[in-house]
Amino acid sequence: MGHFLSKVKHRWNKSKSTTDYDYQVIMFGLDHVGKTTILYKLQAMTCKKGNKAEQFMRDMKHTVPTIGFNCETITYNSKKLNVWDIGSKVSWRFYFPGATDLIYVVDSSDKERLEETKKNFYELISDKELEKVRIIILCNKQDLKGSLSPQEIIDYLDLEKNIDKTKQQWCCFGTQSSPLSLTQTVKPTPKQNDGVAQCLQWITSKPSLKTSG
Ligand SMILES: Nc1nc2c(ncn2[C@@H]2O[C@H](COP(=O)(O)OP(=O)(O)OP(=O)(O)O)[C@@H](O)[C@H]2O)c(=O)[nH]1
Ligand SMILES: [Mg+2]
Repeated sequence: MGHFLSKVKHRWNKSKSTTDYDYQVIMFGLDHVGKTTILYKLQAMTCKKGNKAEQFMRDMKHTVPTIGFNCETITYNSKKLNVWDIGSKVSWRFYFPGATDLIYVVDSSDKERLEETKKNFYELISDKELEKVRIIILCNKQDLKGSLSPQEIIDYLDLEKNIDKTKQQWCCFGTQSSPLSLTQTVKPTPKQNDGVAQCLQWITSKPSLKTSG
C-alpha cells in the first residue's frame, strides 16, 4: 500500500506541476460499478482515430478489477482532461489537492449496496481537500432491469438537502456503459444523449484550471 500511495502521489504531483491540463478529474465509486469501463468509453468517445476507438471499445468488454489506478488524458473541444480511475480496492485516502472535478460512479441496479454507497460518498466528499471540487454523480448500469433512475438516486443520497449548490456545484446523470450495448461499428460520441457525454460537456463548459488561474 505504501508503494502504491507513493506511486499515486508522484504521478499526481507530476501532473499537477504541469500546466498541461485544463481539468484534473478523479473518479471514485464502490467496486464493480463501472469506473474503468467509463474511462474506456470516454477515450472511445474522444479519440480521433477510428481504429483506436475500436480498441477502446474492445477494452470496455474486458475490464478486470483495478489494482491501483488508471490515469488517462483525453481531449475534448480543445480542452485537456486528466482523468484518474481509482480502483476501489485501494484506500482513497490519498487526497488529491488541486482536483477540479469528482466523478462518483454508482451502480444504479445494486439496491443492496445503496447504504454503503451513501456512506462511501459522504465520507469521500467530507474531505476538506475536496470541498471545492465539482461533483458529477454518474448513475451507471441504467440498462439493467429495475435500476434506479438518477432522480431516485438523488433522493436516496439526499443530495438536494446535503449539498448546497451555491457552495459546491454538482449534477447527476444516468448512463449505461454496458459493453453489450455497443458494437464495434457504433462509436459512442460526445453528442449523444448519454450521461458520460453529458458529464464531459458539463465539465468542459466550466472555467478550467488555466482560465480560472
Ligand atoms: N450491464 C452493465 N454492465 C456494466 C456497465 N458498466 C460496466 N459494466 C460491467 O460491470 C463490470 C465492472 O466494470 P468495471 O469497469 O471493471 O468496474 P470498476 O468500477 O472499474 O471496478 P473496480 O476496478 O473493481 O473498482 C464489468 O463486467 C462491466 O462490463 C453498464 O452500464 N451496464
Ligand atoms: Mg476498475
